[in-house]
Amino acid sequence: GYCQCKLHVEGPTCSSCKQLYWNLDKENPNGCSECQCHKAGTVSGTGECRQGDGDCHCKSHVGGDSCDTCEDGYFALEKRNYFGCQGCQCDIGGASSSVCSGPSGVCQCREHVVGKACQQPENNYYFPDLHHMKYEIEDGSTPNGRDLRFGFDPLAFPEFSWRGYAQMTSVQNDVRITLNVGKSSGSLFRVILRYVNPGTEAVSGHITIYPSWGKASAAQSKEIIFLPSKEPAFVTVPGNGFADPFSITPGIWVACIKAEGVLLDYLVLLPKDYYEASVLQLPVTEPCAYAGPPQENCLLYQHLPVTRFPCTLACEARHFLLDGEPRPLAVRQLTPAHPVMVDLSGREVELHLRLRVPQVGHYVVVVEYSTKAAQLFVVDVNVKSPGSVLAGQVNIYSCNYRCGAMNSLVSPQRLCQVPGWIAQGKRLIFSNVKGCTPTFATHLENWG
Ligand SMILES: [Ca+2]
Repeated sequence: GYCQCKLHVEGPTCSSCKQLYWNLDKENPNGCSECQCHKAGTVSGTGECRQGDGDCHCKSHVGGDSCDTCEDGYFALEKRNYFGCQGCQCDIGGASSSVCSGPSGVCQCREHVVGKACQQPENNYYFPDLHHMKYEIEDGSTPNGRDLRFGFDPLAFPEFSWRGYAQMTSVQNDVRITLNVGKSSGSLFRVILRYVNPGTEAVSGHITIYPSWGKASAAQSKEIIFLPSKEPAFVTVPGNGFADPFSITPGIWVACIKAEGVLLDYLVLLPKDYYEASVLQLPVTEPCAYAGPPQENCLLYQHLPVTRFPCTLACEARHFLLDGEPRPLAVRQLTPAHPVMVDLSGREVELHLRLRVPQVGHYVVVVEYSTKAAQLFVVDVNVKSPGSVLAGQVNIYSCNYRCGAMNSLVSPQRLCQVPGWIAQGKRLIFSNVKGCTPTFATHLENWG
């Protein structure tokens, strides 16, 4: 005999909740409680939850108990978005965090930075470059306070900065440069020198930095190796990542450079924030698209392979119906990474496919498709066999994402609104397919 299940319960022995319900409880007059999931934020937009604990299945960039909020760094939860939310893409230098807010995703800018993504300086401000703490060597002096001898021949030093370059020779092998160090977030710096070494061998020099008010014991001294270069070149001191950088607090400092046989243009103090800039790592949030403007950095998503499950290719159909009339199938392959798909477009489109069901069981239908349309389409799916029809719907998200491998799914959808037991030899009918391209229907035993 058949058991008489409560309203929200199903199964031959009434032992499980219907889809969209959970928490089977004998005290509950309807048997199970409704899932509390925000449909726009759940996978496939179904609002389905886990039977045991009522947990909602959030889309990848969505969080919250009911999948109703974007994760930090994302904004604009939308039903039509396959990933739920868009990345904020706040400028890593201009924004104070990766978090944005509001319907257009406005980032929180640092002081004197403006723009939605914090990419422009405020009026009367500019973005400093890496060399903004720059000191011209020719403005320095000799140890006894005299002006330096400096050259300004663009043939000897192409594109020198400011007035020229100091000529470090046997009669001028020791220069002093005053470093006026302003307030800075840290006190560790590397020194960069722009130079020309016209000789054929590396030149060894020394740099000593000390505070103008301090004692000689506070001096920090390091070796500089100027490799031969007739073109302007840069040398960083200390050079390798393990040596201690210079420790320099705000105030007036003196840099003393000793070398012979090189031309020196300018000196740069490079803050630690710049050379150890983990902050400068760009957070990549956007999925790779196969259409639209070229992307510098994107995430290449790949779905789990489903080819071990029985599948039916859309191109196995002989024709499709447009406004009830049979039309020949047109097949397309969007990119070499995509499978061959059937191109279905029109207002009222139907595609009939025959499912090869190996055995009676509980199945879900997964559809692979691709569409460039920016809106969400809902496709009716009917699974028919003599005497019964199972009806459901599948959300077709705007999906122009690029996938990595052959056979990987562009965007498979769980079709959990087609519930129940599917017998062998059923037919799957897609109808009302508007402007999208379902490729094949896969029914999966024990899926998810
Ligand atoms: Ca210069």
